[in-house]
Amino acid sequence: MTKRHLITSALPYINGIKHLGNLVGSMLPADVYARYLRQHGEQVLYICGTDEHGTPAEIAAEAAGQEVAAYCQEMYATQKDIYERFGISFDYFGRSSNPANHQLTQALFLQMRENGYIEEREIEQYYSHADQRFLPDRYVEGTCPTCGYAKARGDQCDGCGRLLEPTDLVEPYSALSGSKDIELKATKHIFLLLDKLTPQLESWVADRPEWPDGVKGIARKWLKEGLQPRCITRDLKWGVPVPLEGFENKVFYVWFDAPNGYISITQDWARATDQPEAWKTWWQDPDQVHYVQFMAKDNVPFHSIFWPAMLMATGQKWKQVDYIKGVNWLNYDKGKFSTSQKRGIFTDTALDLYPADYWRYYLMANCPESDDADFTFAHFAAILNKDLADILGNFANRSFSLVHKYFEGRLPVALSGATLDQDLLAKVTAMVNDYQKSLADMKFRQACSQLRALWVLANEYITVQEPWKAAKNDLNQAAICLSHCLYLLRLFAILVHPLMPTTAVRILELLRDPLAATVAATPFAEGLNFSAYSANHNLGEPVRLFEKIEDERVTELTQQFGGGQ
Ligand code: B3M
Ligand code: ZN
Repeated sequence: MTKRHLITSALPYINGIKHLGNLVGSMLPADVYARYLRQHGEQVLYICGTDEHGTPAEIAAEAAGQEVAAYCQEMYATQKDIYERFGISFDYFGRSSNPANHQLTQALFLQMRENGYIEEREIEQYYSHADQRFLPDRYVEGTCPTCGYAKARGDQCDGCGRLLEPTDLVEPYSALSGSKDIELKATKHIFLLLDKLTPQLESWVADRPEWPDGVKGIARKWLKEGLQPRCITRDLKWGVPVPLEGFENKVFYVWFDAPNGYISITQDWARATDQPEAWKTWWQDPDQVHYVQFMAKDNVPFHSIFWPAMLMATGQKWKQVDYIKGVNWLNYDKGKFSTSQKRGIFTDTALDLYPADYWRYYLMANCPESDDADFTFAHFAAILNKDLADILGNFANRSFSLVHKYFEGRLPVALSGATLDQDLLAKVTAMVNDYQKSLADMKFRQACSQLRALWVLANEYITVQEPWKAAKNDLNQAAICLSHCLYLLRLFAILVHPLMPTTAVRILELLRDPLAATVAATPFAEGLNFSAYSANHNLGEPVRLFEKIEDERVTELTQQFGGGQ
């Protein structure tokens, strides 16, 4: 029996609309994989949601002049809508701030405490007299001791990327008020004793040789450097309260509650779909589920070490991740995408510019899987113009136009026996199998290039057969060729569904194929059925599937979005 597939993508922070770099690193590849599996009849649950706690949420709400709760509510709706328009097929898109996550996080914490993995410790932390509060790491700013960047944060320097402690900063000040009147004072915090879990984690990671090298490397590096007890509380109001006396002004650290969101959002999904116990079959039945997580590489330590450690510390039998698909950075014109500097393309703007499928295809064809990738509008235009407009679009257009010109817009001839081109079908079948294998292995770049190779093959086929010439002296030969072309288009529609769900439906509608309604559940093998249509099957009018992007437009967009610097 095949297992059930649990899929999660890193929960996007609530602190603003995400850019394309976020999408390509988590939700989009997860969606392609989920769609691929569902098409093949696998049982899939794809869970995601917004990550709503921590200082980033407080800072963003403050900047927007809103209460944190109201800000999160609004930004949740905004993000959810954008992902829907991108065609991301979550089974449920929830929120880490929901009551279920508060309850679960507190319950897990108490279990870890029972089992001896939690310790209260007194530490020195900056207290701001002007703000009358302790300052969490991010609320302390100062000069970076390494690179001299003047606005380094207490957790990390944006100048050189180094991870920092607030006490590393030179001339520290409160980021809240700007006040320099801050001093180190003793305060009580809670620590998760990660070090005690080291042997367990080491053998757990060693048991997962199939993880991608990059991911294994990150996990092993963390282990090699030695796990330290980690502080899991922060001086904030917004977050999951600590269920212990003496911690009324503190909440759990955002990374302590966010991953639990995968489980609690599944609980919300179960309630919303009227099967309140159903979440357990995904999270408490480890052997029956295959669990894959998608994320950008900076999130890997938390998913390969920190969260597994938390779940181990509970002593309960939670489903742990089987495979982590870590994705590298997508850069914008040789620099970083940056939310604060408004550099790059944001997901809402992207959809105003071009249909979701253009982005989906481009991003997956250039998915930064083994290395970082660089986005420029020139590259975007080059890929779309070539792959989608000149190759796939052109093939569709040629085929439809010729069928209308010579065969009144009907399937020219039903293929069977001697008329079916066995060579072509054998070649195509082998290529479809390779493509399918790449998707199953989550090698998205490779999958896209295999798909493109199929479109190229189809163009070559029609070029060599020259049905426009044949139509003048051997109508039957033209009929056979063009019927093959229509079936190739039908195949392509089914194959592109995981990458370009809207395009899949559009092609099937042009073909007047009833699969338009069910392509999301149609396995690739059905596309290899070259006898699906009855004789005289009627087709729609030819249309252009994709619009080209002209050079002038590329220049305009590059200027408008601050690239080329
Ligand atoms: N929100 C970081 C990010 O969006 C973080 C992921 C949480 S996954 C539990 O990159
Ligand atoms: Zn620095």
